[in-house]
Amino acid sequence: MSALTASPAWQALQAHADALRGTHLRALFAADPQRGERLALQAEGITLDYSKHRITDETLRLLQALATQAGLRARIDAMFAGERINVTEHRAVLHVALRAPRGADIRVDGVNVVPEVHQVLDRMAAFAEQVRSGAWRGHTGQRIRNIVNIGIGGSDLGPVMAYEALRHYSARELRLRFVSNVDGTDFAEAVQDLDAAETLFIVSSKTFTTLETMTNAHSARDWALAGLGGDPAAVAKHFVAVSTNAPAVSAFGIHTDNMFGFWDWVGGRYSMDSAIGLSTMLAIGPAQFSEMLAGFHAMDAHFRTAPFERNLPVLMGLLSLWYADFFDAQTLAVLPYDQYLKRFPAYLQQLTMESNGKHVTLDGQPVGVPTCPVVWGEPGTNGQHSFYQLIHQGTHLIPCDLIAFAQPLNPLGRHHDMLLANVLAQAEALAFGKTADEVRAEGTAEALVPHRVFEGNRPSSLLLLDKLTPAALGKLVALYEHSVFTQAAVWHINAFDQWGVELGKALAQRIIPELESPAALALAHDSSTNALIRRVRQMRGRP
Ligand code: G6Q
Repeated sequence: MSALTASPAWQALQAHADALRGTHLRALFAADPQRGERLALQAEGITLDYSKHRITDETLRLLQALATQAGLRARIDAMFAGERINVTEHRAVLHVALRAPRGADIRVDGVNVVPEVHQVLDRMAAFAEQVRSGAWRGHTGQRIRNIVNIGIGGSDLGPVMAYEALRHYSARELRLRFVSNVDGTDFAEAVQDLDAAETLFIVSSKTFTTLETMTNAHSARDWALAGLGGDPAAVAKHFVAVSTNAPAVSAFGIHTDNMFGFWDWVGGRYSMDSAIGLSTMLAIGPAQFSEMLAGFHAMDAHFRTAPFERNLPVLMGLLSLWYADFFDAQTLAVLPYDQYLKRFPAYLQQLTMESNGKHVTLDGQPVGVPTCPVVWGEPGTNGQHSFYQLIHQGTHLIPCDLIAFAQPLNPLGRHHDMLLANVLAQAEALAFGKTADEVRAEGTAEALVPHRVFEGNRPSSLLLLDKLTPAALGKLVALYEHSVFTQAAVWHINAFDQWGVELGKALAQRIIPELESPAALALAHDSSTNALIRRVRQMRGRP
């Protein structure tokens, strides 16, 4: 038994969960005609319907007691106070400062970081205006029509997701592309129809040492110079950098005037609203980028001040933990009913799983309970014609986050009512299902009845917003960021490091020369890895 599972709040929840496990959502709704009205929370323009969760008022009370026992309030205060809560890397965690309004005061080691944040935002805005207006010209005098962001992980997923999400608001005359994979195909396909004279590369890398990004950046420089007559001076007009590493940026040949900085207190997966969002700002313009930041900030303020029972991220975080730890749910499906949010599940995969995919506590002890569920998803209604079968009738319990917007951005006949009808219908079907008697009453042959029964009792959250705007996106992302934080506080884990990505990187560095060497080298891996290296070398015509 771990310290967490032995704690009074956990024990109380465990007993409560065991008692509630056999209760169907049908019974919970039948017992309380007001449930659907009551178990809904509205804040910052987001309505969260959490009535279709396998919970009672007592569950909520106990989950909040767990958060209190875990010291969540003090953890929140510590983050906002700039304490070094990323203990394994000895860093403050202040993505909330990235969207603090001008004039706010958020300190790291006694220094208010908000003025620096706005200084960078102002430089980004000036640059974005130049590019968007056509004042910024390429080496040959042509205006920039193509923007290619080169980055990976946190320096890619946020920018791609935000560009796709806010495409409706983007300057359509600019073409944005994103290159992340070290697979040469990614770069080759991204530039195959582009003219170097009209192309601007943003090399986005906090460290400016990441293998994939630096390899792609060098290939981009070669490609650009080849298309621009080979004059190295061309780099200045076609490359900008987003990084914390000025010396490496200069060494690459990008003038630090064309570098936009951020700070070690911004984690990669929490950086889409830092200078890493330069591509987003170029696409939607500085004013709408500010609206997005204001959305983030509104959710930050809500998270910081709302009591736990009326706190959206706290509630979402605790509900996710409820199923992961008390119902053996191993995954969480995020199902946006908005085509613009098609990359949102992929973005959340990094945000949630890189943050909370941890097995030890802040003090290095085993957590003792399952931590972050596997997050996955696709936009509705496409998923309905694919994997929803398993959610409805399979043997896994899969809580779902359904996300919908009342207003369409592209009104087209009856499309939007159909889309909304589908998301509402799915939540209803998941919760209430269809009993054998109901199936029989439809005249179904007896042999088919079990196949057509929907057990129901599948929990879901429905997040309903008015319209997908830049501010709404900021609120949604901050909502999930703080939900992750809430869960990490309860598990007492560090959501802000990612040591688990290191081992594979180090091994790859060792294998690269073993693949490339013209002569066969002695291999000292396990027999499988050795054999695979030999096979690959053979297939590539090497001894
Ligand atoms: C995110 C991680 C990771 C990081 C990438 C890119 O939280 O730290 O995904 O963003 O490895 O790193 P660079 O920005 O340093 O290239």
